[in-house]
Amino acid sequence: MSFLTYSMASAFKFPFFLFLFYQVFIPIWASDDAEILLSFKSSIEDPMNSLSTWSNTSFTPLCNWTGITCSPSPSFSVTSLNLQGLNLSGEISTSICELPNLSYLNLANNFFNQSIPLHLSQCGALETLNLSNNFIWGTIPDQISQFMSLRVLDLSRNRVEGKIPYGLVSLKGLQVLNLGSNLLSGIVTSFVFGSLTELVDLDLSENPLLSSEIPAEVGNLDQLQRLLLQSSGFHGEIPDSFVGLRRLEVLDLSQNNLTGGFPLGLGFGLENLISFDVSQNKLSGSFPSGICRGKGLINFSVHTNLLTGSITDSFDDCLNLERFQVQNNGFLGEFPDALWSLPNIKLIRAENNRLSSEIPESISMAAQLEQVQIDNNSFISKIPWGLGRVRSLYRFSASLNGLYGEIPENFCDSPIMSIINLSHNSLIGRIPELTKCRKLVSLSLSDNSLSGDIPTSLAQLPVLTYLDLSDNNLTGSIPQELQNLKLALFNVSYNRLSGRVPSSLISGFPASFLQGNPDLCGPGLPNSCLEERPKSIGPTKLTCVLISIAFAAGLMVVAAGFFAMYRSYKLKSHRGAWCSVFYYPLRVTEQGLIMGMDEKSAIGNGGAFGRVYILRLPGGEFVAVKRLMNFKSQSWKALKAEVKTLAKIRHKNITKLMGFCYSEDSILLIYEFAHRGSLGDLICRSDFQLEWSIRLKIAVGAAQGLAYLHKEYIPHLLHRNVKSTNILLDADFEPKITDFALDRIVGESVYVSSMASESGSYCYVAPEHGYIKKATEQMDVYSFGVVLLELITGRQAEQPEFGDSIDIVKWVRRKINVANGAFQVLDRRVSNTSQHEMLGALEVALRCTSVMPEKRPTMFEVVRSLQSLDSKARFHSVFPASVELCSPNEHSESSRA
Ligand SMILES: *[C@@H]1O[C@H](CO)[C@@H](O)[C@H](O)[C@H]1NC(C)=O
Ligand SMILES: *[C@@H]1O[C@H](CO)[C@@H](O)[C@H](O)[C@H]1NC(C)=O
Ligand SMILES: *[C@@H]1O[C@H](CO)[C@@H](O)[C@H](O)[C@H]1NC(C)=O
Ligand SMILES: *[C@@H]1O[C@H](CO)[C@@H](O)[C@H](O)[C@H]1NC(C)=O
Ligand SMILES: *[C@@H]1O[C@H](CO)[C@@H](O)[C@H](O)[C@H]1NC(C)=O
Ligand SMILES: *[C@@H]1O[C@H](CO)[C@@H](O)[C@H](O)[C@H]1NC(C)=O
Ligand SMILES: *[C@@H]1O[C@H](CO)[C@@H](O)[C@H](O)[C@H]1NC(C)=O
Ligand SMILES: *[C@@H]1O[C@H](CO)[C@@H](O)[C@H](O)[C@H]1NC(C)=O
Ligand SMILES: CC(=O)N[C@H]1CO[C@H](CO)[C@@H](O)[C@@H]1O
Repeated sequence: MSFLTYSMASAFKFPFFLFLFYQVFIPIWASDDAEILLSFKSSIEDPMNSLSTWSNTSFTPLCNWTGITCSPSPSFSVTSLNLQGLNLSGEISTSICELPNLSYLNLANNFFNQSIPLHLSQCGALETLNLSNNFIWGTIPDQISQFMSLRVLDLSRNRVEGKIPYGLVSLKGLQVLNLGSNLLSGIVTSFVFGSLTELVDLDLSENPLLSSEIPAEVGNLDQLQRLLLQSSGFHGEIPDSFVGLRRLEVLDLSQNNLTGGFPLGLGFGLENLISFDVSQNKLSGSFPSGICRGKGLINFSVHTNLLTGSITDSFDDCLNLERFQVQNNGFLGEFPDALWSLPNIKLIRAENNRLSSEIPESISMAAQLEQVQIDNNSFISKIPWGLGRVRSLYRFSASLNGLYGEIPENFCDSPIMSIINLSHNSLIGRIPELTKCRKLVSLSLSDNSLSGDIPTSLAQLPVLTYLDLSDNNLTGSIPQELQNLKLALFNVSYNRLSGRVPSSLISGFPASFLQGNPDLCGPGLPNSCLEERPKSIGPTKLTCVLISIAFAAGLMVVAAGFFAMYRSYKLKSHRGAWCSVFYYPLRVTEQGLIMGMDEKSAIGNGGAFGRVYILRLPGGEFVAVKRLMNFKSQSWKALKAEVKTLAKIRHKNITKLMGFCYSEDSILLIYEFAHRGSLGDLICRSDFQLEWSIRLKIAVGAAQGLAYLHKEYIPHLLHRNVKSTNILLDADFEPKITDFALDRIVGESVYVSSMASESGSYCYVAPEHGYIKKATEQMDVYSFGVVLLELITGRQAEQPEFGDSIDIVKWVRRKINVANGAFQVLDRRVSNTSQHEMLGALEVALRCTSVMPEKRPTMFEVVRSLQSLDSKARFHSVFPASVELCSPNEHSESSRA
């Protein structure tokens, strides 16, 4: 009986305590607001359980629930609800409007699939409603006018359709209206915007079904800072009223059907304007004179190519302008002169118009200028010396104009210059020595009247990939050194070149790239060379020869040499003391290991650092032992710490380092053993025939291993020697990368010199290795891209072709430059059903091997892209992108900014 009383009492006491807790610790208001929120939550699907804190029993105070912000004490009422990007779906319930002080509701980036939730207009205090990037559908009803208190309405990136309703005029307090990327249609009536006088931000872009003139009333919105109307079927003229948009910072009217001229006055007094884009319309006529000149005056004079200048008066117009884009229209006449020397200008695009005028020397004052594209116009100008002084310039493209005179010596002095296109002009004189633009990727000077030699210094530009010198008057021979470059395009047709063509520049390129030079000779050309000198061996060829020596004769040499070494080593090792550290229980002694390391157990021909032996331990298990010379680059203690760093890595796709031994003259690294040897060994076999799914598995696994080293493991590590022979395969073809981060064991200087002496890996080395001495993640990504190309093509990274060796990156780039070329690089031994996936992987590999390091993805992005290929559906759209990537316009994005 007493027991019963006791347990009943305790059964009551506990909930009572809880009740008390709520009463005492959570203010009264909470129960109301909490109930409202829980009722809101009950109609929402929350697959990631992001709203787990939303619970009566969680003890999290309501104001700490996910996404909730409360007003400050003492009232603690909910004012803001930010639930963006939580994969929520279901129904947006009206209950939320019972929160009397809710002013901010952001449900952007979710999966809500419904019509516009008009009932939210019952939220009396609501100022911001953000539903961007959901699946909201249906029209915007006139009742939108009920959202009286709204200041910010963002319905962008949904499937809202129909007309822009009249009801909007009631939202007089609206400051931000974003209806971009929807399916709105019809005419934008003028009265809608006339009354929204508070608007700061108006975005109707990417509504291709609209078909309307731009209402002149938009020009009366004098608070407007951003006006985005691009790609929305606007036609007619740009209203003159736009002149009144004094606060405008960003104006984008591009990709419409606008006609007529440039409104007189636009561009005067727009001192806040940062970005101006009217590209891809049908605008015509000339620019008003004096645009962007403001009140200021620029005084400059040119003395013997040295600009001495001063701004005599500050100009207040266009001072903030960074981007000016008028390309693909019908503009003619003078290009606004003042634009060339604005202090903040970064991007000028005016290609495909009929603009004329000169490029002034004062361009040197545009100290932020990054990109100029004025191709296909009527610019009649010398190339100013001032251009070479702009050290931020990344692209200068002015083909199809009337540029004349000589190319100034300094025109490629910008250290980040990547793309130069001066083709189809009237330039004369010699091609200057280009030495400073170490990042130049593409140089086109075709169809001018340039004379003299092809400068040998071009071969010193490490990432030069596209070189077009066709249709000039160039003489002399083609420099042998150009073979060192990884050229994807080399066109010297129709010049007056003579002499022997370096053989690797004949194979791999269409014959048409050499034609029109009757005095060139070489195998496969109309003329074979007369005096048969002993064949000179170019550097690429030399590596090839070295490699074949290494592969063919190497084994013999090593076998002979090793025996001698082995004996002396054995003698020494009897003397030298060994220290060993095992991180796994290995039942073996140092002596046991050393005795087992003989010619029979050795595999491969040894890399840059030492040979590998496969040993069977007394317990029956196998291990791989890598023997490094002990370079004494660090103390025993430091070495122990470094090896431990590598040994602590635990990842399925990275070979385990099980222990190491150390003596006077060697370091033995003991790795786990992989049954199938390396991927490199497989690929070079003539019967190499892995199905695609296994190749993809190998690629994904190796990528995961590298991503882990780069970003997850602490300390972050670089592999520095990614190649197919360093990817080992176990019985199930699970890949394991090995030989990682050896620089930490042998020390940087020994590492660098050993790598330099190893010939076989040349084609895994990223091109920027020529100018960046420090190893980077992007270099690993490049090397991985080469491995991926090996998997896709089934070819070794470096392979003889027409008696010449060719690097796989070059080979692939050249092949895919022609129509349907991408299909030709895929390994024929793989079934056709995998073609789409292989093309997808090819696209990834091309990005990884991009000449510009900053264009390469991270290993994590690579993992994600490769994994997405696995799910058989998405990649139909991938292929066109891969073609684009490899054309000379690889870098044609409008700006890097
Ligand atoms: C959330 O959505 C993203 C994008 O669609 C998706 O990749 C992810 O798998 C989703 N997460 C969950 C748990 O549903
Ligand atoms: C609630 O949030 C406040 C402020 O961020 C924080 O100081 C407090 O520790 C949080 N309380 C709980 C229980 O999470
Ligand atoms: C919350 O709303 C109530 C009722 O509308 C109002 O009286 C109160 O002042 C508001 N509190 C805050 C902090 O805005
Ligand atoms: C939205 O819901 C409708 C009706 O349930 C459905 O047919 C449609 O596929 C859904 N849309 C999306 C993108 O989920
Ligand atoms: C709406 O939310 C999205 C996602 O966070 C954000 O990018 C966008 O700027 C927001 N819209 C407005 C008008 O603030
Ligand atoms: C421009 O108008 C023409 C017909 O007038 C139409 O075919 C074309 O799609 C329109 N272009 C854009 C970008 O709206
Ligand atoms: C040059 O621009 C004109 C329009 O001004 C265009 O019709 C023509 O196709 C362009 N030429 C090239 C080669 O792009
Ligand atoms: C090329 O040079 C020769 C000799 O100097 C000259 O006669 C010829 O006109 C030049 N051709 C061009 C296209 O400039
Ligand atoms: C730990 C880890 O990420 N392991 C990966 C190794 O690679 C295989 C593919 O071969 C993946 O399935 C594993 O997830």
